[in-house]
Amino acid sequence: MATTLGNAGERAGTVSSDTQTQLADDGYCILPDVLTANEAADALDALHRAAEAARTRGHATFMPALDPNASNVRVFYLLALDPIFRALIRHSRAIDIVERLLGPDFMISNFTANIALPGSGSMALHSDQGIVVPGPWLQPWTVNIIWCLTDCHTDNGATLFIPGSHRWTSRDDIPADAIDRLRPFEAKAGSIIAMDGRVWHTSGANVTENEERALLFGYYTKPFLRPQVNWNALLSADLQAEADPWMRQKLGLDVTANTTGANDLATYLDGSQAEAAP
Ligand SMILES: O=C(O)CCC(=O)C(=O)O
Repeated sequence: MATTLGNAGERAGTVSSDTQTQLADDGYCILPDVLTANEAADALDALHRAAEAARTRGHATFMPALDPNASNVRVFYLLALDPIFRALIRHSRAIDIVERLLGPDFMISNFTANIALPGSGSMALHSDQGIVVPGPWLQPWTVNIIWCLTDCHTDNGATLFIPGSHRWTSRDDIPADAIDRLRPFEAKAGSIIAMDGRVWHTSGANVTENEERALLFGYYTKPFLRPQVNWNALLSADLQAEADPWMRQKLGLDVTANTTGANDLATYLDGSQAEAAP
C-alpha cells in the first residue's frame, strides 16, 4: 500500500456497472476484499496508535456531543496521524466510487474513525449530507467511504442505516417508525462500504463481551461545500509540503478556492473566447 501524502492521484476505472446501479438505487454498495487481512490489521494497529497520539495532542477521543458513553473511541484528523490514512483516503477503489457519484471535482472533507468497544451505544439518527448542507437534499453532494478494519456485524455495533432514506429530501420525510427501519451494514474486515451522504444512519450498539468494531469514515463532498476540516490549519508545514498537486487540490491547500466551475465565464459578450486558466 502506498503510504505517503506525496503519492500520485488515483484513477482506476474499476467500478462495475452493478456497483454503480446499486449505489444509485440503494444509496450504498459494499466492496469486499479491498484490503488484504494483513493490510486491514496494519491499518487497525495504526488506528490504535493514532488514538493514543490524538490524546497526547490533547484531542479528546470521547465526544459526549456524539456518543452516549466513552466506549465509542473517536479519532479525528487521521490525515495528520499516520501515512496509512493518507494512502487510504486516496485509494483507487475509493476514489473511483467517489468520482462516479460526485464527479471528478470533489473535495476531501474529513477522515475520522469510530472504534465501537463493547458497551458502546448508538448515536443520533442523521445523514452526513444533512449535517453540512440544508435541505432539500435532491442529489448526492457528499459520500462516505467506510473502511472496515474489523469484521462488522449487528452484535459488535455495525453501522445501522435506513434503506431508501437517500430519497428523503427533508426532515419532513422522516417516518415516525424510522428507528424500526434500521438495518446493519454487515461486512468483513478489508471491505469498504460506500454510502451516499443522504442515507440516514447511526452507529449500532456493541453488545459483545470482547469484540471491537473499528471503522474509518472518509468523507468527500462537491467542491462548493466547505470541508469539515480546515486542512491548512490542521496539517503541519512538512505534511503540506509533501502533498502532490492532486492532494493539494483535494484538500484545498492552495490559495484559490471554489473557482473550478467557471464555465459561464468562458465566452465574452462579443462572442470571443477567454483564455483557459493556467
Ligand atoms: O460509527 C458508526 O457506525 C457511525 C458513525 C457516524 O455515523 C458518524 O460519526 O457520523
